[in-house]
Amino acid sequence: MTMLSADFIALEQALGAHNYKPLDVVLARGEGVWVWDVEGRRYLDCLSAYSAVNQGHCHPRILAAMVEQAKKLTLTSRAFRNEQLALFYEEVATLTGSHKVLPMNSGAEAVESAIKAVRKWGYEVKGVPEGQAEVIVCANNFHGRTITIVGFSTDPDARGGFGPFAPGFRVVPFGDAAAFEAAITPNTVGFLVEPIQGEAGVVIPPAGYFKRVRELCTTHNVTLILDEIQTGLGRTGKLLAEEHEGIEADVTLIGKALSGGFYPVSAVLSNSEVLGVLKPGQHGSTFGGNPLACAVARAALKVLTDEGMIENSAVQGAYFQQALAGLRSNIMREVRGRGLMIAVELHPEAGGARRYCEALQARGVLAKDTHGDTIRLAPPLVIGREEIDWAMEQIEPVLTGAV
Ligand code: IF1
Repeated sequence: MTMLSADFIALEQALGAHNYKPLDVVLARGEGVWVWDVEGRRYLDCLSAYSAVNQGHCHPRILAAMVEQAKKLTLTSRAFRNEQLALFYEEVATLTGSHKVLPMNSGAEAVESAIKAVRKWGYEVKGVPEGQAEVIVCANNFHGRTITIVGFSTDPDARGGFGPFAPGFRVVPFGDAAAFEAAITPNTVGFLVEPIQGEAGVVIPPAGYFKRVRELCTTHNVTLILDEIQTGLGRTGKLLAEEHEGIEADVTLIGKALSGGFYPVSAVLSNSEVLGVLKPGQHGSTFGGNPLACAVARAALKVLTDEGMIENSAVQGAYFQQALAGLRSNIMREVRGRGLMIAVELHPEAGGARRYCEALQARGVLAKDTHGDTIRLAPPLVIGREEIDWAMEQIEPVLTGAV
């Protein structure tokens, strides 16, 4: 008996925790920028699994690398070495200009690992009194869903009901260098921040903000930790979003597209001074740095760079943003973004972005609303001009009220 979307949805509703309210589309296949539902309807994916599928769905070269490695060796634990890890280290360090790499699995694990490392660095290198380390974060941040991380979230939905939380975090407004400076104390060991706040609705910092933050971190010996898990790996038209700001982080977090959507792979990128504080037995993970993850990540990075996806993100992102900004719409408040990390903010009177995402779904475009009034548009970085033109033919009537 062939199951239809409605059957899958009923089963999900009956048995699954309801921690998401997904669009009622049941996807069965993906290729490049396109996905198909169980009834065979085609959609343009404008979310890319929150930028984890930058390379496009089921990229054949990443698939081939995964199949080849999966036939040989998938997991050894780090009790033993494996032939893929050293090559992963070399390729990711060379590509990003990093000197030390800590491989993890989910983005939140990379964030947690970075917090542990900079706290320990604070005690052993900076000389902060034991147990007094402070990390500064920004309001409206999104860094993952663990208890530590939601403990410094300012989103009631993300943190409500999950206390008590870990101490040692201070919250400052994003984009305000003076507020950041005022929050620094002799016990501050790190500043954890997204170069562009994704979940907050693609919030781009004021010009010069990160230059000033970089100066302050250097002056006060505070590690600048840039969470590039969503902004990194080509999403904003550069390999790392920090390049738009002309700065370099002390610690860089990557994940999501590090595997092209095939496998959870994340990493903390830094140097010996920070990551050198982690001695044998002091940190780890069953799957961190496993040969299958490393083989997939190596292929994902290779196709990202040698298939011109980063440049394409810059070119097509500018084109997409220009087309959106050219729409004559009385419900659109602002179009903003960098590269293919784009948001369309609607006026509150429009009644919320969800209904427009549902209207887009009916026209074959899958997009996600965030924080009520904003539609996020983040297609895979392999998108072409003609596919953007097709998307605009669906988006225009929905956003100009001509539906
Ligand atoms: C969900 C949001 C995006 C991230 C940044 C760390 C992580 C994420 C900048 C943690 C993950 C995901 C989580 C996913 C939806 C999505 C998301 F809406 F939740 F906020 F992208 F904006 N840093 N973001 O964006 O990485 O542990 O998930 O691998 O929780 O619903 P993870």
